[in-house]
Amino acid sequence: MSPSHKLPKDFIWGFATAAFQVEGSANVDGRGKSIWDDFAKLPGKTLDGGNGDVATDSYRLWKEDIALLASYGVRSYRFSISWSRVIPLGGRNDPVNQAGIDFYSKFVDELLAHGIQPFVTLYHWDLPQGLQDRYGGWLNKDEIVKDFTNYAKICFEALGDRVEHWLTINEPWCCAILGHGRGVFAPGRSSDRSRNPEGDSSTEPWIVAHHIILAHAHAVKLYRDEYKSTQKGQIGITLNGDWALPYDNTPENIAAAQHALDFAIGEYPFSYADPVYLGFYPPYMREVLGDRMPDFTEEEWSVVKGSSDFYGMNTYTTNLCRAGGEDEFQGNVDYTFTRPDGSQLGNQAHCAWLQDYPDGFRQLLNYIWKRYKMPIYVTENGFAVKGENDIPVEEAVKDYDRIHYFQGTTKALLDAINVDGVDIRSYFPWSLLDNFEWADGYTTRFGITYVDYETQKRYPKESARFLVKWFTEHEDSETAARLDKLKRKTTNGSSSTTIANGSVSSKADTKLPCGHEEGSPATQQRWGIRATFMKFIAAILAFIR
Ligand code: PNW
Repeated sequence: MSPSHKLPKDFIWGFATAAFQVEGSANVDGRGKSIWDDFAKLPGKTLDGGNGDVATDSYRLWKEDIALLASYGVRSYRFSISWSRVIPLGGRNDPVNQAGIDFYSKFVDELLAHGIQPFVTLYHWDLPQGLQDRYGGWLNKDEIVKDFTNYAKICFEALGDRVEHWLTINEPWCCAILGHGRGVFAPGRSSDRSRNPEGDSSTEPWIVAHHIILAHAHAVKLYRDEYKSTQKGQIGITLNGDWALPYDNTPENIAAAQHALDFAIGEYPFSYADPVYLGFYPPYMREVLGDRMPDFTEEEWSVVKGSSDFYGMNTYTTNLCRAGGEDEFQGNVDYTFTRPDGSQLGNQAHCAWLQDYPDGFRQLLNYIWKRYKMPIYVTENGFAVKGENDIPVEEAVKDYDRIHYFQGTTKALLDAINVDGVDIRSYFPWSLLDNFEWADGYTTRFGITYVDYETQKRYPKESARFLVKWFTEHEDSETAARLDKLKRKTTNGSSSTTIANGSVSSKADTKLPCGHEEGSPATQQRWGIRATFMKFIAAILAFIR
């Protein structure tokens, strides 16, 4: 393989999870409640009534999970810290739970012992319930900014000597819009009284978004002022945003696609990336929101502008955009996956909002690079196979639609780097494990490893084998040699761990199904046909039953 078809030097790859989605052990070792604990248990909040009490039991099975990561041969693991494990009530004057700190500390040590770099998210939506009850959580600027910064400080102190990559906050859009606008995520606030007892969808999402940016910025300032010179890490925020294509060539739909992009990432109706990287809220946003639009003081702007060392990117799909619609949260743009000729943009995932369209990923990488000129860390990207929860594990592990998705995105990644010249430094497929998928409960599976929730056994899916092989083959050889040496030094060469259930044995075992060669269009087509054939058989079986 020619060097130009390789990943850049020091490229980081691994898999991602978040504390509330995998840990379980909700009442163990002094953990306090998060806003998702009780919310998930309210009737109708999750599709299957599932909650986070057990999840994938990863708080107990942490060593097995790290052994699984090691068996895959990843270079890094993106996980999040549960704030309420570290400070059960959350606040700066509340007691710190040493057991929580010890857990994450030994977790980081174990990762490093396997040559796996920790990539740590401080906040992945699990606000301590204590802070929601005490002062309304993200709605209270002065309190939340101080409490988040204090929590961040405790984490830097405890783990910063070993953590080189920090993410402050995951996808503020979801906290603001889904938590305080639509009310479908915790804390479940909106103007819709049939859904939520409290909230104001016309103001709270913008206030929450604003406070999240400020809290993030203060945590970064603290890191830069007090820790960066000795700990030498990178720190930034990670934002979700999907590529937007015009539905057709009409000027209004071309404009709609730009509005949709701006809405999620850059400008209207609110923005995370523009203030953080460029230092302003776009005037159009003020125009639309009028006196609902919050603003920063001069002093706050000086903390917010430039408050990220990189662009953290979570992205999953592409939307076809049509002007119209009354959904302010969507920039008054209608989304569809159906083209004017009736065809679909790509394969449909289990969740309605996701189809497979890799070219959109490449376009988005280019767009972000040109607009913000920051190195990009892709911190999430993935696919939930339709109906995967309804089939037995032996079939579920043959996740050809997910492989198709990752064949597309890995090629797009490589082209964006080597053909387009985009500075991309990491790629983390979501997720290491099937897990608690928020309002979807356990019905939607994003894992590259299947989890049997009854037995908690893990079964690598074919997509895991595909990804491991792809990254192993595309890693720059100097980087690979350096990292392999690190692994040997720390684990005496025993990185190929046998997983408890015996279903994975070693990296050498990650063979692809016979006849598979990644990359060629013919192969991609073959896998597409195979997936269609499997679906056809499944439909016949369902019909007979
Ligand atoms: C992200 N949408 O959430 C989160 O960071 C993960 O915790 C989650 O499991 C993953 O993506 C898969 O959903 C999203 O509606 C939730 O567009 C919803 C959306 C996007 C991302």
